[in-house]
Amino acid sequence: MAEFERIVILTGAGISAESGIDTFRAAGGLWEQHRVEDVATPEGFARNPDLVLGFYDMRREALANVVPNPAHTALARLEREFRGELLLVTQNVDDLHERGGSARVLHMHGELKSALCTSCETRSPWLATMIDRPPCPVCRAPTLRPDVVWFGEMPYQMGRIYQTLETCDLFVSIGTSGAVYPAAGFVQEARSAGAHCLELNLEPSEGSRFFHESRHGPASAVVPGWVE
Ligand code: BV8
Repeated sequence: MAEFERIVILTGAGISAESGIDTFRAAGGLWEQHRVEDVATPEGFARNPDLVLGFYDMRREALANVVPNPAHTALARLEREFRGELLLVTQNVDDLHERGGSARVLHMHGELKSALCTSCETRSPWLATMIDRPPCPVCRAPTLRPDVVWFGEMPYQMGRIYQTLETCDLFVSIGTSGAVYPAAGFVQEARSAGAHCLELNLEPSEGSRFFHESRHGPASAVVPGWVE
């Protein structure tokens, strides 16, 4: 790692799979039980808010039953020991990176443990359920929604992410299928900026051809092996 000075790491559902959180596209994954259009779009929320609030309440409650795996703790160790600049961007809305010891995590798709008020547009930490329409802690209106980025919505902090991709010298993608944009396009941004691009995934992803190097296997083995 000493040969690099500015690292960007992108993680996806695959890094949390061994902690027991379903990935989106594996057989029986999250989307298999629900159509994306029904639970992860603004239109789906407008059509059936109870279905969507219940879907996210269930996923938020499930956080209590899972723990970080060695991939999460290896990235936290890297954050502590790496002397250069490190940006960890996750597509995941779980809190396993933080519970694994990472202090600086950029949740580009939001977080299960955060609520967004559609009236005053403030985001606030959230652990309770939303199905019973609790009041916004700021404006008191009963208009909270999950603070997650749905399809058709702009992911968070894209300017900061692109700026960092343009200057990084190592881009590492961990546990993502490369199926969803703009995250799936980050490797091409990094590659055109001259970064070395490494993919750590269970199997080749849809973007594998853009990486200089791929290591395949479960994240809890491949990520600590790379961080060492
Ligand atoms: C936007 C939050 C514009 C919610 C999520 C046509 C072409 C290109 C793009 C589009 C298109 N049509 C529409 C679009 C845009 C769309 C998109 O990309 N659609 C796809 C389906 C084609 N994107 C959007 O809408 C994005 N917004 O474009 O905005 C805009 C512009 C201006 C103004 C306003 C708006 C927003 C997308 C974000 C959606 N939200 N999540 C929630 O979590 O409920 S997406 C969700 O799926 C995840 O967050 C993640 O980002 C994404 C992909 O999932 P992965 O993390 O990759 O998981 P997956 O199951 O797919 O893969 C797991 C991988 O892990 C696999 O490769 C597997 O092999 C591996 N694995 C499994 N086990 C292990 C493992 N690896 C290691 N170890 C293991 N043990």
